[in-house]
This record gives sequence, structure tokens and C-alpha cells, in this order.
Amino acid sequence: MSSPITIYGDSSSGNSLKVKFVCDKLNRPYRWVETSVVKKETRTPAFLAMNPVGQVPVILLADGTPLAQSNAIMLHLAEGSDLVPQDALARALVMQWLFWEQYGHEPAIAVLIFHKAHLKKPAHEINPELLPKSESALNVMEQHLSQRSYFVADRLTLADIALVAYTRKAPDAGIDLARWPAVRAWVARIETDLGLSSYVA
Ligand SMILES: N[C@@H](CCC(=O)N[C@@H](CS)C(=O)NCC(=O)O)C(=O)O
Repeated sequence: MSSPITIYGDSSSGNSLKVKFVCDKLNRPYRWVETSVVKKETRTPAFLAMNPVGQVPVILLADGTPLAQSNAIMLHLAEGSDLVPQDALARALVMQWLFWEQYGHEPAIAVLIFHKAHLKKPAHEINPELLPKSESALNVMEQHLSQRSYFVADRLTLADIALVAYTRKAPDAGIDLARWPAVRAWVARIETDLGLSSYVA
């Protein structure tokens, strides 16, 4: 059995939940330390010593080595499992979606969710570019998923786990996924694969 790790995460953070989803799927033991972003628990000296960026998730490996960045953590934990294809091209395609998730998807949808649902900002205080950027990201996903059931390799990979983390919470940003039927069906499929209940905003 793999050695236990410690996950510092905020349970309302999709980036943190990605790590939990991978551990649960792979039956990897872990200790979860709830670390609130809103209460600034990511800015204490002890936390900054683990991750100078001041963000969750961070994991501590069995030997105490810290590792940050949700997608890097997922890759490390899932190495050698079916969630990371062995085939070089399929693996690169997983990376393609992981990089896009961090650059094209999460900065729109996750930020909109955070400002609307967590900070409860009024509409006029929210960057008006976030909604169209979120919709564009969903359009990209819809086009891809209208031809297939999973992002890569016809099966569950880290690409699906990374992208589902915030897509399933899109209703929290006032986005109705009914406009993207292939995305909505894929969210339900991945939630089932991960043993999650359907997300209710
Ligand atoms: N690229 C990072 C983003 C992590 C991130 O944005 N974490 C947020 C919560 S989802 C956070 O800790 N924010 C606190 C802050 O920036 O002060 C990852 O994928 O791990």
C-alpha cells in the first residue's frame, strides 16, 4: 500500500477537490487538513513555508516534501494508474487539456464562481469578461464532447477530473449547463465514475 499523504485543501475549492477525487478513485489513503481561503489560512507563516504562493491545494508526501499545483499533484499521485495513459500521444493529450484547464477554463469559470458564490459580489463589481470567457470555454468542451464520452482515450483520465472540478459547479456562477447538453451529460458521467452525487448549486 502507498504511504499516507496529507492534503491541505479547502473543500469549496475545485482545485483542492481534484486531489481528493484522485485519491478516492485510486483508494490512496490521505489525511485532509481543511484550510480556509476566505479565513486566510493559506497566508500563515506555517502555510507559506509549505507553499510560498499561499494557495491550496498543497500535499505533504510521506517524507514531508511539499508539492503544490493541483494538476502537478494529480499527475504525481496518479502516475502508473489508468488515469494517466502510458501511450505518449494520449499522455500528451491529457497534458494539453490540463494546461488549457489552468489557462483557459479555471481562470474564467472558477473565478466567476468565487466572486459570485463565495465573495457574493454584486454584478457590477464582477469583471464583465468572465461570463463570456466561461461560455467560450464551455463551447470548446461541448464541441469536443459532442463526438466522444471522455476527453482522451475513451476512458476516464486526469483530463476529465481536472475539468469536471469547476464545470460541475458552473451553476454557482449562474451558468445553466442545459445550454451545453454534451457537457452536462459528461459531468453526470464523470460524477458517476468518481462516485460523487450530482452537484446541486
Ligand atoms: N494553479 C493553482 C491554483 C490554486 C488556487 O487558485 N487556489 C485558490 C483556491 S481554489 C487559493 O488557494 N486561493 C487563495 C489565495 O490566492 O489567496 C492550482 O491549480 O493548484
